[in-house]
Amino acid sequence: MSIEQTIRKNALEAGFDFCGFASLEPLTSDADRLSGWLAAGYHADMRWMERNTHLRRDPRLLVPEAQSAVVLLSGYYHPMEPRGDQWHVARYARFRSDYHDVLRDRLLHLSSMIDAEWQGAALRHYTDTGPVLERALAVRAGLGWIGRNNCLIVPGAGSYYFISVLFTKLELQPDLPPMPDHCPPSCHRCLEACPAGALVEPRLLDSDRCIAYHTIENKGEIAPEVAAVINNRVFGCDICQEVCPWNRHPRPPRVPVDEVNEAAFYGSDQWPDLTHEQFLNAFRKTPLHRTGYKRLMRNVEVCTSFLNYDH
Ligand code: B12
Ligand code: SF4
Ligand code: SF4
Repeated sequence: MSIEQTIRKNALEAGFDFCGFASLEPLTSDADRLSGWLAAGYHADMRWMERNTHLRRDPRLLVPEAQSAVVLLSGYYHPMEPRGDQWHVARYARFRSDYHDVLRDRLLHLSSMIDAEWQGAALRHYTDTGPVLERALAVRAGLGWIGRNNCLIVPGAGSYYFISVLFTKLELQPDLPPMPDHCPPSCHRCLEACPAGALVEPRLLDSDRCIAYHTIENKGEIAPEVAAVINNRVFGCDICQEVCPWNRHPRPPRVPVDEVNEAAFYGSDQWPDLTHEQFLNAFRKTPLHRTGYKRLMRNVEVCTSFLNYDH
């Protein structure tokens, strides 16, 4: 078995769904795209995105000893959907645990398997936790392509996947061919479906118009244009993925993130009256905890006004 085959086998054993390998030359065209995105102000108030762009461009400056990246995907699709009056919490956040914790455990498990075979070869790892262009590395590893909705899409499996990156001293050979863009030429469903017009062009997202940005990251007030279309999206947004034909038959992950959190399916009877204590009990270990009670209740208020207004 080649080194790559052994690592892929270990990755599946650790609970990941897909595994690919990327070389670490600077991500020049992706970083140029990122610079353009920042220059246009499309990161809204996420000022932290302005820092360390040189590390995003050149991963070897971030992890100097690294020779390659192992890029890993973990599915988060679950068939349970909000029904009737239940509000919408983004799919990735409907579990009892925070994916950062679950995937860190998987990454530590994989690192220890790699180190057992090649001592000291596993270096640092990230899942949404550092200055790494994760989507761009996933494309380089041949795992999928970037859809017009800006998400990494895996052929035959869709886009409901987290991306993790493990840097290693090993020189791994990319063994998946580059994935061509499989968005049908005439398909613009994601751009047309985005209620706030946040996808200003294919693969170009203006965070200031995005419901996901406003309900998860924004520390200030929700922009009126977004409040006007928020509906019952109390945390995050999946619309531009839900309409994508590649997500018509999503695959459940091999190992789920965790059990479903029933509180992620609360409706108008529960959200407006949620106390701080109930919030902590229901969401302490989930991605909603990072956004915090105060900002979540800001979202609840905006959704409540939207739902009470006769559109
Ligand atoms: C900032 C951020 C956000 C911001 C901005 C999103 C954005 N589109 O940039 C906000 C808060 C809005 C957000 C929302 C969401 N996010 Co987010 N987010 C990030 C974060 C931290 C950085 C992304 C970034 O660098 N943005 C700047 C832009 C310029 O870069 P980019 O989106 O990575 O795009 C690159 C590639 O697409 C590529 N590219 C673009 N066009 C083209 C064209 C071609 C031909 C090629 C080859 C490449 C290419 O170049 C870009 C620059 O390198 C990443 C984690 C990470 N460290 O990467 C997660 C991440 C992108 N988010 C993720 C998720 C799950 C979401 C949501 C689905 C959550 C939700 N349900 O509410 C939404 C999806 C919104 C959307 N349609 O993109 C996942 C995406 C997984 C996937 N399958 O793509 C990531 C990777 C986290 C993770 N580790 O799993 N997010
Ligand atoms: S996450 Fe929602 S608001 Fe943001 S671009 Fe996609 S559809 Fe539009
Ligand atoms: S909805 Fe169509 S254009 Fe948008 S990402 Fe999916 S296939 Fe591509």
